[in-house]
Amino acid sequence: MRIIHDARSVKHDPELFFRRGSLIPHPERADRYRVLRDAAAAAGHRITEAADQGLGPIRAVHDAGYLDLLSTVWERRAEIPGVGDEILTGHFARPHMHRAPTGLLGRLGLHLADTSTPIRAGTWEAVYGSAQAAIGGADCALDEGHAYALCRPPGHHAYADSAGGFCFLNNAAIAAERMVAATGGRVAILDIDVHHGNGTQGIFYARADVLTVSVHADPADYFPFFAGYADETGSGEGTGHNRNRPLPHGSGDGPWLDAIGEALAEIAVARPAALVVALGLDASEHDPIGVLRVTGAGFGQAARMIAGAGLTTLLVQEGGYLCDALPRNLVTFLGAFDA
Ligand code: SP5
Ligand code: ZN
Repeated sequence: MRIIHDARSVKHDPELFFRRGSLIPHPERADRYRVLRDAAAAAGHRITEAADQGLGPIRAVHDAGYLDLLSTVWERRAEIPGVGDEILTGHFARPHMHRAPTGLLGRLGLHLADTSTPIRAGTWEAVYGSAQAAIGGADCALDEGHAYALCRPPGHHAYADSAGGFCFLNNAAIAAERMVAATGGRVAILDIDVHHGNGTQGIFYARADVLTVSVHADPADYFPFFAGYADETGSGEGTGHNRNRPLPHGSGDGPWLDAIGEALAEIAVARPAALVVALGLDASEHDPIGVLRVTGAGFGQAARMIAGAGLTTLLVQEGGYLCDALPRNLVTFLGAFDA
């Protein structure tokens, strides 16, 4: 498997996360990139640095005002009274209250969903680099049949105009959009991160040319809470082109693999030109923030099932947090996919 990555990934490294009234260590650390890259290299996969293909493919998915804010807010931070190493707001726009203010702090609240995405000196470079890995990965998958984009920071909670859930730019959506443009056909996204891929769902919700399917822990009492239910099936032309398979917390390999099998059957019906797998590894039984109980063998089986679909496939890294099982499960997945 070819591994496409961008070394700028490490330039966003948030230390703390304000959650439920306390500051806790931020789970989405730069070391995730190093650990995943080194494990893939040690397992013999070919590692390639992504070329810089510019903002065009990112603009094809994301809102211009949002990109402008993300790319300039650090340079303009002096406009925020009392700002330190990190830019973050505690004021978030609501559906019934979303006028665009002129000040930076208010503008941030229009484009942030929660407190997990602080903006630091290197944040834009890191998320831009992570997106370049997805873009290069999409091109590589189209050329070679499959590829793995080592995207970090992750992307699937980012909407066209908002960050949230550790995500800023939706790498899987950017890759899928590029594959739609390159093939002129339909593209499917299968999201197996333990969290619902709400941003990806939102980006393609009204579209028939990108089928989005997510297998995740029930959001009734789990992030992202406000989306990811089984009755969300798309809108307008996209009706019938979104599928959610929420699983009870504590589910292990059996229900998870059954849901992936059902998702692959739905994807086969759509006969897509390409598949993007939003490859979170946080469904692992050992993940520090996961609530499913998927084993290493389960990841291997999922990879064999997905490879068995015989589609041009790009694997895009999503979540999966630091623990001994994280690199092991990546190596198991990539090895089983290639076999
Ligand atoms: C890409 C992805 O997997 N995003 C997940 C966002 C989850 N947000 C809620 C995080 C709750 C963090 N709890 C941390 C406990 C650390 N011991
Ligand atoms: Zn996740």
